[in-house]
Amino acid sequence: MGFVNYEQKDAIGIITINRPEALNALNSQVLDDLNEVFDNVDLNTVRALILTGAGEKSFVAGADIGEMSTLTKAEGEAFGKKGNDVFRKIETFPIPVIAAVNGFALGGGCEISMSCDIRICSENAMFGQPEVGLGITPGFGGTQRLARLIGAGMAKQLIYTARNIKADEAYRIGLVNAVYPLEELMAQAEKLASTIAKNAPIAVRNCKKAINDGLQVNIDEAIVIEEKLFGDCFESYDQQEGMANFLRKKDDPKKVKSVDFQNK
Ligand code: CO8
Repeated sequence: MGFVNYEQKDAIGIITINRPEALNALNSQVLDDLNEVFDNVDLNTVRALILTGAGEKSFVAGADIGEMSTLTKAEGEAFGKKGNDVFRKIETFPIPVIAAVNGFALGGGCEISMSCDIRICSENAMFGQPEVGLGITPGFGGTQRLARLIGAGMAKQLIYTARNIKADEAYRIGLVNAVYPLEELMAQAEKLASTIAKNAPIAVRNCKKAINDGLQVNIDEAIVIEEKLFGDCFESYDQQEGMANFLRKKDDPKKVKSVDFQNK
C-alpha cells in the first residue's frame, strides 16, 4: 500500500517504508500507512516483525522537513502526537519488532528504530538526533527513549550537539545490538526473527509486556507485573507441551525434538 510495503514469510512479517526518493522520510501519509499496516498484521500467524527502509542508503532520514517547515505551534504538537501514537503502537505491539536499520536513521528515523524491541544495522548506518540544528526538539520520543536506552549523559550529548554517529559507535554505546554488511542485514534480521518465532508465542509476548511495563514502575510493582504475566502462561497448551517435551527428553534422549508451539 502507498508508502509502506508488507510481506509475510512464514511466521515473519516484513514492513518496508518505501519512499526512497525522500530517503524514506516520514510525512503524514507514511505515518498513516504505517499505522494501517500494523493494524492489519495477522497476529494468529505472525510471531515477529522486521521494520526496514527501501533502498540501500536510508532506513528513515527523519520526519519530513518540508511538511514541518510551515507548521504552527498547535500543528507541530499535533504532528508530534501523530508520530508518537504510531511509535507507541510499535513499542507496545503484542509481538517483537526488529528494526533492520539499512542506512540513515536520523531524527524520526532514529526515533522509530528506538520504538522497536531490537535494533540491528548495516555498516553504512548512521544514527542521530539532528533536531536542534533545525530549531526543534526531537518530537517522536527521542528525548525519552534515547535517554532510557543509552543513559541520560550520552543521550544529552548526542541531542545537544546534533552529532550523527556511525554504526560502530552506535554499537559501542548500546544503541544497536549488532552490525552487519549491508548485503547480509536482511538475512540476519530474518534469522533473528525466526529464532524468536520458534519460541512459545504467548511467553514471548508476555516477556515483551513484562519488560516494557516493568521499566516504567518501581521494582516492587515491576516484580508483581512479572508474577502476573508468568502466571498467565500456565495452563496454556504451549506451557504444558513445552515442559512435557523437556521431561520426555530427560526420560529418553532419542525423543528430543523441537516443540511445535501453537500460540494457545
Ligand atoms: N525530510 C524531507 N525530505 C528529505 C529528508 C527529510 N528528513 N531527508 C532527505 N530528504 C530528501 C531530500 O530533500 C532530497 O530530495 P530531492 O531529491 O527532492 O532534493 C532526497 O531526500 C535525497 O536527499 P539528499 O539529496 O539530501 O541526499 P544526501 O545523500 O546528499 O544527504 C542526508 C542525505 C544527510 C540524510 C540528508 O538528506 C539530510 O541531512 N536529511 C535530513 C536529515 C534530518 O535532519 N533528519 C531529521 C529531521 S527532523 C525530525 O526527524 C524530527 C522528528 C520529530 C518530529 C516532531 C514533529 C513535530
